[in-house]
Amino acid sequence: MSTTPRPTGPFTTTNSGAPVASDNESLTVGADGPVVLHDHYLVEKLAQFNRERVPERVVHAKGGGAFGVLETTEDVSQYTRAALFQPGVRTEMLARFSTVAGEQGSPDTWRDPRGFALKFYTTEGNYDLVGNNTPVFFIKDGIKFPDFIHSQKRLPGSSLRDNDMQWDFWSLRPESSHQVTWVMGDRGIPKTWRHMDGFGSHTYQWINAAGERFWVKYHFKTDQGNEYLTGDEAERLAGVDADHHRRDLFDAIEGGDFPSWTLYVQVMPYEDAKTYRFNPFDLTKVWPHGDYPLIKVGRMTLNRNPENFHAQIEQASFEPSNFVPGIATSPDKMLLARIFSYADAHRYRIGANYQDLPVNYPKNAVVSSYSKEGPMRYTFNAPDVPVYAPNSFGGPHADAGRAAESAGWDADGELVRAAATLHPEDDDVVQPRTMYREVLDAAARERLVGNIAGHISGVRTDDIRERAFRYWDNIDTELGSRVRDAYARAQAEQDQPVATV
Ligand code: HDE
Repeated sequence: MSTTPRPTGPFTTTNSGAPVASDNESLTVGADGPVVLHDHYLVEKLAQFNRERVPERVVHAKGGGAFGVLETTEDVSQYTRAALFQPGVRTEMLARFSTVAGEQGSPDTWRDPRGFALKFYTTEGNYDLVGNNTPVFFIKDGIKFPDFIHSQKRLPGSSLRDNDMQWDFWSLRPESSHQVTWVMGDRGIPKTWRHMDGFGSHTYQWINAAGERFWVKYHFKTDQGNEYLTGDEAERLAGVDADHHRRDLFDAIEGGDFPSWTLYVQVMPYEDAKTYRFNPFDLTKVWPHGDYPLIKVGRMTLNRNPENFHAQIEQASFEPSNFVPGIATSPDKMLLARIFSYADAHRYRIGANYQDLPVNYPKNAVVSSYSKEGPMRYTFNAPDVPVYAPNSFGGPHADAGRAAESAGWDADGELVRAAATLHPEDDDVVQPRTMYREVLDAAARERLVGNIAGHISGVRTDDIRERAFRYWDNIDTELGSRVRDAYARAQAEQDQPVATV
């Protein structure tokens, strides 16, 4: 331990802490002479600058987030033994909100689902719930995800976004109908991240202390009220301030206006899944609240901004594989594919030891893992802890009763590649049809029609456009004909000769 007092005062140093001679001049032979190679501070600054970026997220690249707390205010212990969901427990957390298809720097106000990623630093390890602001998704099998995202992003030749690709994919995969109806509606452009709901979207499993299993769906209802932007408002904001949502959240928290969401779950008894009228593990479906009502759990409040966006938000790693005891996965094919993909993305994007970063470290739990070494390793076991199991030196040993994966479900049958079985009332359009006819009010239906027609106006290819119209006919014939009429009116207005003065 050094005994000399550390010099204080804000003087510039190298990354190794040594004071530097100048912030402005390179080291040269005479004032006008050549720069010398041993000016390691010049080299360090330029080399560090070249390495400031980590690869952006391949989806959900543009976002923002904040820290906060989840408080479990109700008693749901009959359904789960998870520590964070026991009555009265308060758990530190991190939330990150995002768009899906836009790259870093793209406008926050583009029409898109919004990511609603949550990391809870629980005493039993980090629990991550990585959802969206919609309760469903475009596809039901993870093998389609790269194709789906490719169709939402950029053409291979021009690298331009393309409505033909989007409607070609959607109209060829009608399971997308429910989510596309959500996204073309008001939820497709939330007024701010504070004014949108969040969903776990998938069906998860909760296990109580007696080992009884339940299927659950998470709902985070915004306490700020759901509000949205019209397409015109969003377009204007996209030009005026691409960071509109990021700025809103940061400024609200900075000003002490802490946004909160009330957490509810829907709980389905384990046995119901086999006979329920919809496939309960199909991510394109919701469970009507009349079947399984919302049960209140607690409240999540965001009350602390990141101090450093890159270190705490850009490098934050959310993964659906982070379960804690009392919570487990379900047969949802999409969830099972995501359980591989996210940690893989982090190992690529951030590095093998990404969980050592403070923002990703399970700071309220004790890590007793046999993982070791690798690049940028920051944490390590005490020297007397063995590096292998089993061992006879008191190293950590697995405890199946304590682990999260003590759950499971009954499964049998031949290995096949087949679409999931449909249940009695199950098809791709019954739920978006119900949404259009029974959930949306007249004004919301009007906005939906205008948004769809506006988006289809960007389709160049006639047969894709016709398929897009039929896509809406299938959902609801009245909706389909209103979309055609709105499209025709928009085209007629476009073809009007521009009045010259
Ligand atoms: Fe993602 N998703 N996803 N996704 N996703 C990623 O992980 C993936 C899906 C969601 O703020 C990636 O760290 C697959 C559904 C959010 O950091 C990647 C499939 C839902 C975020 C990935 C899906 C989501 C991501 C990219 C189909 C809502 C941002 C970078 C099986 C329930 C999290 C990364 C954050 C990010 C994979 C579908 C939400 C590539 C394979 C469904 C909120 O790993």
